[in-house]
Amino acid sequence: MDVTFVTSNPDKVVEVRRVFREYDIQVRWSRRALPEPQSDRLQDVVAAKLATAARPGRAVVVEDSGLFLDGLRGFPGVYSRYVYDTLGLEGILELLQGKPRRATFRTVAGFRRGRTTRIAVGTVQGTIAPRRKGHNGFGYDPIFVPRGSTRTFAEMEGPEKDRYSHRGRAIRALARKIGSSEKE
Ligand code: ITT
Repeated sequence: MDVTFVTSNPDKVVEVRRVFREYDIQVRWSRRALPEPQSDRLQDVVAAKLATAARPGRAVVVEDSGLFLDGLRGFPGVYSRYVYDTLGLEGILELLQGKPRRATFRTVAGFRRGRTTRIAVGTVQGTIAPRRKGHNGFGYDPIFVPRGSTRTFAEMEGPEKDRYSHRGRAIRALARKIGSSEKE
């Protein structure tokens, strides 16, 4: 099966392609920043992205991800992109000084083909490292240490990140849901 993944982020494409491949789902990339509504829920953002991305006769996939920091009462969450672009990793590390370092990464992934819609969520808990470490991955990877590891995502090879990650979990769950919708 072929799906079109609509995202502006090439690093997401690498990860989503790698995970879907295990389910024999091939990914075409449509490079586009979809408009995002003002909402504090990733689910709402994904519903809006799906509505814009939908094309007759085509299977489309979108996703939205966010980092939720316990020490900042869930911030930046849906604003993760804006905060990364403005404060950057050093700004986040500064804000967290003296605060609890627990964090959750969450991805909501959506699929639509015709009238069939499937949504899947993936989360990973972890902590924010005292300083950036590693050069792989993208975004917040150098400061996020998933529970069960002592290394940041940026210190892992891609497939290892996929095993733990919010996106790996969401895309595997979505692939299973797409598979079961095929049989309907
Ligand atoms: P879209 O076009 O798909 O929306 P985006 O990069 O704007 O691409 P998000 O809003 O989902 O995507 O991402 C929010 C921020 O979180 C952004 O700064 C990403 O770099 C970062 N991010 C998302 N997934 C990540 C991951 O797996 N590891 C590290 N940072 C991640």
